[in-house]
Amino acid sequence: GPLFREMFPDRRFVVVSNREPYEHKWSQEVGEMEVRRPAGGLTSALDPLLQALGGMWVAWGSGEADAAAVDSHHRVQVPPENPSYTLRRVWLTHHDIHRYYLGFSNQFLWPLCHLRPDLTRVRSRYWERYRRVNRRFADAVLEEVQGKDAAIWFQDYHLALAPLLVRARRPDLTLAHFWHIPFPPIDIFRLAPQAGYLLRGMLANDLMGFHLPIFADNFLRCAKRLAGAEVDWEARTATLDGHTCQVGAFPISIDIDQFRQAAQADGVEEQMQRIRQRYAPKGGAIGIGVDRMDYSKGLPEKFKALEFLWDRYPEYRERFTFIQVAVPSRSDIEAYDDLSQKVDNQVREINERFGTGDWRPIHLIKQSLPVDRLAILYRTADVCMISSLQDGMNLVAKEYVASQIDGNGVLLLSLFAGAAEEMTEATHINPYDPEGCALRIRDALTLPAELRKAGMRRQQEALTGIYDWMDDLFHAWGGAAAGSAAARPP
Ligand code: ADQ
Repeated sequence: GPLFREMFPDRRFVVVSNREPYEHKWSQEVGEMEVRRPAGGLTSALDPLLQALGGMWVAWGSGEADAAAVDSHHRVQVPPENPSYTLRRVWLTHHDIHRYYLGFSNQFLWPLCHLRPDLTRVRSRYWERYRRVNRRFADAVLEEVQGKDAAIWFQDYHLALAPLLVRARRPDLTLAHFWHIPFPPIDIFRLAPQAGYLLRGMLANDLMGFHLPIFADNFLRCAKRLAGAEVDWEARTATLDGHTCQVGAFPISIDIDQFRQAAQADGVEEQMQRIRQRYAPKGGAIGIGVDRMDYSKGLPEKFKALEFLWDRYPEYRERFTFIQVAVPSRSDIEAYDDLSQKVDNQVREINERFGTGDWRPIHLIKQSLPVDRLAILYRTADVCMISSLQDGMNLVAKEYVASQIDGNGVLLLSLFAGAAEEMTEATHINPYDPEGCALRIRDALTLPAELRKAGMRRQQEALTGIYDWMDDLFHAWGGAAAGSAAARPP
């Protein structure tokens, strides 16, 4: 189990993220607060940890409780049925959401880190608000840890500046940060007008974690060249203004048991049969894709590959059906809206071209599905296709492997998803090469059952879970914190 307590026996545990694990919404009809759990891999993975350790989670209160209720829900004990830790909200205004979240975070840092500088929008009001909101998160943290020892764990690219703002006032706290998306090469990161500020914010942590060594390398090179930090390549540390930040790679994973259990719950076999009847009425194989509707996921590239498959190998018409679950995401941003329309058109054209009276080649499900539905789809699918053009890790790859109870499936995994680094037994694909991808799909569909089973078995054995990820990270954090404490003048 997570060894946080072993590393930090006396420190209060504080997680800071943009997204909150519980949303309180005032229900007009019922006349009381309703509590929802927003879907999301990370919030559902960290929640059990907080429940076990106690402590606090600081996050944006996205539930928009009404004015009277807001105050009383500034700080709530969660989960409602078994209160075990405190959720502290940072309330964001319409402008905050627009400029800090949709603006600087998702129209600047996200495209930059996914190697799409062409999609960035540089606006001074975005940056100004990003700073202000990071300050509000830092202030909330500082208020909560007054007079206490604490270990603060920041999540993701929304909060690059908060660590320095906390460190400046409380050098005695230990801070770690996990960056869930790629960290780009210096040639890209230096396009950020505020590169130096962002890096200094991140370097204030004792530990800065990324999914892959290459992202950590990119960060260290940027820290040296753009922020003037002194880098020790052997120890993988960056030192600035007397403070040393340990940098490491911690490939994230999923709660394996959650998917395994959901994929073999009572009644799953019947549901699998219904899925086959509904989507593949002519029989044959089923492919699955599960992504947020995001340009980094390579959906148009995936559909192009499928088009080549049905064009070049007509024997797969009516014999291979693809289900793509694509949950709408950040749809207030133009690039996302454009993508969504492009995908709709592409799917319509493919379905018109190859579809027959009672068979549709691609089923596009633009919805968020609960974990147990996803697990059943994963178990049913003979092939899972991930075509990311850039992806920090990609949890779907791991969810598919965990849910493959019968072990018949083949994972086609983009070379450009972080997961490909660890999942060496998966079939790697290059989404920029649609004809090559079509061939790999055909290979997967013709692979003898014994080979498919043996391959999937090896992938399942190699899969590590989310708690191993936390252990590795806490272990490194404990070491980094001890180092910083020793270096600090008394
Ligand atoms: P994401 O870009 O969101 O995460 P990913 O890792 O694939 O990408 O995680 C998506 C999660 O959302 C999965 O758990 C998936 O099951 C779920 N999901 C997707 N579509 C869904 C739908 N229609 N209904 C329900 N659930 C759906 C970011 C980085 C990744 C990194 C993670 C974790 O971009 O590279 O792996 O953080 O660090």
